[in-house]
Amino acid sequence: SSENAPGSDGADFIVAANRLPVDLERLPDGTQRWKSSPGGLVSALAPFLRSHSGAWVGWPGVPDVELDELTEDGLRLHPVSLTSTEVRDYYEGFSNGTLWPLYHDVVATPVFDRGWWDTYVKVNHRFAEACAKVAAPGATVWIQDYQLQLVPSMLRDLRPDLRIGFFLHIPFPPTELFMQLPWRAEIVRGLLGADLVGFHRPGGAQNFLWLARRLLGLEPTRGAVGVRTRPGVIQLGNRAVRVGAFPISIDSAGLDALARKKETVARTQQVRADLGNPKKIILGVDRLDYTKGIDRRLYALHELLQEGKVDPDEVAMVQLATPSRERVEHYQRMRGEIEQIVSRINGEFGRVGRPVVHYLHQSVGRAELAAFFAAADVMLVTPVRDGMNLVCKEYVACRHDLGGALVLSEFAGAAAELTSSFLVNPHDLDGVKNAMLAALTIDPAEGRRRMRALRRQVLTHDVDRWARSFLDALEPEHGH
Ligand code: ADQ
Repeated sequence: SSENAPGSDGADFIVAANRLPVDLERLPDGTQRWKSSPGGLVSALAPFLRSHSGAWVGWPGVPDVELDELTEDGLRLHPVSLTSTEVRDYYEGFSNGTLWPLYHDVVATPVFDRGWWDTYVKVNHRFAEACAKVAAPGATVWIQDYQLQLVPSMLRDLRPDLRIGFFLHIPFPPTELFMQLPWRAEIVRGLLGADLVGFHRPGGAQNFLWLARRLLGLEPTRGAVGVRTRPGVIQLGNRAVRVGAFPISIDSAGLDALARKKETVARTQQVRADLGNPKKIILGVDRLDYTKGIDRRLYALHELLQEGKVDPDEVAMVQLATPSRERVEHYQRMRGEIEQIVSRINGEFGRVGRPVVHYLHQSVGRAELAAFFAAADVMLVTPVRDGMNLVCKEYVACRHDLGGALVLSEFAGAAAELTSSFLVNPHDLDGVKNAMLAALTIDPAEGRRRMRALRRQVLTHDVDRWARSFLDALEPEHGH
């Protein structure tokens, strides 16, 4: 339609994500301002965006505001407006109350609400229309994550000239679990509007290929999907949809450099001193989410203290937890549970001025985070399910000294790459305890050997390589 005809100043490369890379902030006096929320995705894609007259389509994080397009740091931003009801039903509801638990192995029970679904469809349509309006003829549009799974096909209907990629940042679940979703065929059809559908792990791609056969009667290729290579292919008329695995990563070199800075090194020593210079520091860093297994590691620590295997005078644990999805009920309950275990541990094993667990329900800055990583003798990353998990990679990037030991859940996507960590099944509490003890008492030479292997992986596979490998695979010449 003429309404969706691209303007002459259309963008050649567009990223669409639930959130813009900046947040609108409402100040107490009623005025508004933009606050940048620098994430891995923005820094990874910024070079592409700038060199390709790029644009970003997303929600500014505040409901009930109509905003014009703006340019920030040479990046064109196109705000998509959501009403408070839409935030409740599309974002908190269908995205975080249905899809998030369903895709994370139903560790919480997903809610299947028809009204939420209707709003998800409506909001996805609004995103598709925004992309259609912004894109120059033949442009590339890269759609991000589970909130926008219908956008690929909606956008293709509006603008068949576009090159469309989709990447899922969370796990794609086992087919038996995905089949519970009342709108399972709609989601698969939505994703098939893309030219390339990307997952972190080959297993997710494989699950998706199976569903395309089972739910839509299509004939995908049957070969095993590789990492960054050998995508599966689904032929849809004269269009080929590729389905591949592209494990995301971090700005490894940037973080390595930040950890080496004089100020960071000084802050690392200060952190140790603030904690009373314990013999060993244990660290956890997560968004406060029930998938992250924060309770698992606290239960394990509690038992080790009770059994006298960990001495509260020698060990301090820091748990940094970013507030997250605070209006979703399950998150409120989980926060209460975690805070209860923390107080129980401190009540039983702390002394005045010397708690065992230092728990911050706060977000900390990059430099501060790097100092904590550098100070931690043992890093605990114990999700019950995680698409990738960037925290473990960030820890490794901060350990140029080859110190520290990583305890990592088998159920994080990163486990396939970080095989020199102490891999654990977070449901097996004895296994977690044994891994914690092994990491606390590791022979320094063995620790350095492991950390060197981990660093080789993380420093050679950074977020730039992730973005390049996805966008290369999205190029038309790979399509036929
Ligand atoms: P998340 O579930 O948010 O991401 P993760 O990959 O660990 O999980 O990224 C969290 C980010 O937040 C990290 O960069 C971390 O440093 C930062 N962070 C966490 N707690 C913090 C705190 N207290 N202060 C400051 N920063 C903090 C989703 C998927 C993951 C996938 C990513 C990227 O769930 O599996 O790895 O997307 O695809």
